Amino acid sequence: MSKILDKVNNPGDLKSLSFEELRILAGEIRELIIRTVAQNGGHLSSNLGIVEISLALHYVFDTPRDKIIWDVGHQCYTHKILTGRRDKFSTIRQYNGISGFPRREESIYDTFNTGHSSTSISASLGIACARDLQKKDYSVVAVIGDGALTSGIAYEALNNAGALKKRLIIILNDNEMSISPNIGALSFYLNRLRTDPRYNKAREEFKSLLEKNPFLKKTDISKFIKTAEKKIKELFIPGVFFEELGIRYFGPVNGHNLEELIKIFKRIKNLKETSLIHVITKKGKGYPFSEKNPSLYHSASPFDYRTGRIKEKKERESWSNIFGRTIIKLAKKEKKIIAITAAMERGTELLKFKKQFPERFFDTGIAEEHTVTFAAGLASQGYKPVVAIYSTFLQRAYDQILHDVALPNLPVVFAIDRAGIVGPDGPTHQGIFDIAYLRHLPHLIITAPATEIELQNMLYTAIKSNSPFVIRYPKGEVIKEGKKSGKFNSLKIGKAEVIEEGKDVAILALGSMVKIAKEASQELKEKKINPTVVNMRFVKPLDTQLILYLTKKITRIITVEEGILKGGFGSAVIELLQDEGIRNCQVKRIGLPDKFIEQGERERLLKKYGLSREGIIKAVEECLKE
Ligand SMILES: Cc1ncc(C[n+]2csc(CCOP(=O)(O)OP(=O)(O)O)c2C)c(N)n1
Repeated sequence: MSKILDKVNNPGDLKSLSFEELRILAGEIRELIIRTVAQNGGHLSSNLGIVEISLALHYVFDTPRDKIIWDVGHQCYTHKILTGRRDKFSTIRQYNGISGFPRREESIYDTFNTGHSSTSISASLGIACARDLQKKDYSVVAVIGDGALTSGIAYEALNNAGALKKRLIIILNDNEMSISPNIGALSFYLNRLRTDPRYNKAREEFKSLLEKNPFLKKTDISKFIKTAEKKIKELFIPGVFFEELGIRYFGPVNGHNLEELIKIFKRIKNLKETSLIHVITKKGKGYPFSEKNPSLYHSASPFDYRTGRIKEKKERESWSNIFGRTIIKLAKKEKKIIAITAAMERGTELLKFKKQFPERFFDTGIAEEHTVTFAAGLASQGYKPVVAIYSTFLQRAYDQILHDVALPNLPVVFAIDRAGIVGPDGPTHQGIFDIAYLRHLPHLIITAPATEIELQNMLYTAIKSNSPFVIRYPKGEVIKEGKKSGKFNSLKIGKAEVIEEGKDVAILALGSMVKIAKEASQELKEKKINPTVVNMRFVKPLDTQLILYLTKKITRIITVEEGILKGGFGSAVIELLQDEGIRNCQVKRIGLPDKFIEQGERERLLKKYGLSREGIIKAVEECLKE
């Protein structure tokens, strides 16, 4: 039982607590977070690092009147626990449970929905402008990590904020980490601010010197300090980056010292300008395993509380594992291959590539737009960049794919990971839109492998193709089927593979759905229904020849894809039949409906939306009845 936490039902309950009680409360919250994430999985390290900041914010500010906007939102667990969701906390990230991210629909304390990085300053600035237009006077606080600050959007927002000069507070939660150690020039700069004792020492010495002067009044001292502080900063901190943008810089502050945090938050609460407080925290704080390896526990699967051991069965290989291994194999022979990640080296399985080919590996930061154009630049000079990126995050770079890759027809390979249902992270992270947002772009080749071997051959084909090339594969365990020859084989662009031939119905399956289509076919045959089963392999170019041939003998087609139906692969089949004037063929599409898909375990959601053996059988039977 948590003695203090049990009595905290909303942020108002914090106000009467002493510093000592707040410190004990921080420990109780950490314990609850660790035990819950050990059970459900979740963003452990970021949440353990931000307990004191969250407590101090809710202690000083008057939420929900004052607004806190969390960046990415993966660090909102303490916030949720303090804002009336302690009792539901055990359901976090589960089907029908509370979200692992801020959700307006969940609580009035959640000011702005997030999941994708680096939006907090933009959103806060918008909220601050709305407040002023409405002549209200609440505080607006954006909480952004140093990783999130590697994205262009954050700079666009700082640029705008510096000009608008709104009353806005930005808390920079600097733990020197994105998911992995943070990268980029700004992270060097923050490091200098963090570690250069000269600046802080000089400021303190200067202050005490002035205070000792009997001829100066207190107001003169503060005036002096203000001017001198600026001079000292200019002397010791190259660039004075934030201040030059018109944003007042405070810090660095120890992010685990509640007294220090509360003092500074109280001080800046009523400032009439935009201020940034640089807070230093330790990612994974308070749990030895996550302190030692914060990346591993950034987004952790369930683990053993006592030993920290991740419970996921290690022997299961994922699609990402196969991608990571294959690109190394190919890069040994093809020296022009460059691997690129946008701050996801671990998730995309590029850590080994980085070790083996450090000069041919780039982590561009949480900067998907930049990443794609950066790859296009490399491709324009004869390199073969492979951008490994999650489907959901690639959404950001639509224009760069169109304008900088597809239009000039540059050979950038996109290894789109987590394409499909991802599960517990919910609607912000489901990778279900990529087919729909890419299929209409000329020049792109778009594929989805059905097996481990096919993924390897597709990557090989993509590197050789000299075209913009997209390979999409889902989260989770790879499908191991077929005999390994140990050699790479080129796939014929735009050619599907007929797996089974039957006369009653044609099941056109894509990528991860091919396996279940085959399973469904077995069961259908037992019911005396004989399907043709096709591994489509390519969404674009579509194997139009095969589909048109099939329509000559089969009048019912089922398409199956792990993606949104509107504008997806099944839509491409319908467009083809419509364009070719084929009227005697009925098409039934299986895929995701026109809505944002909720959180829940991947298998459960796939089943719910009919992306399963049973789903296909049901669709076939319905189709044959009609
Ligand atoms: C657009 C986008 N790209 C990638 C991610 C994946 N991602 C989630 S958190 C994170 C790192 C965030 O680092 P930071 O902002 O420093 O927060 P911390 O977890 O260290 O507290 C990344 C890359 C994302 N959420 N959004």
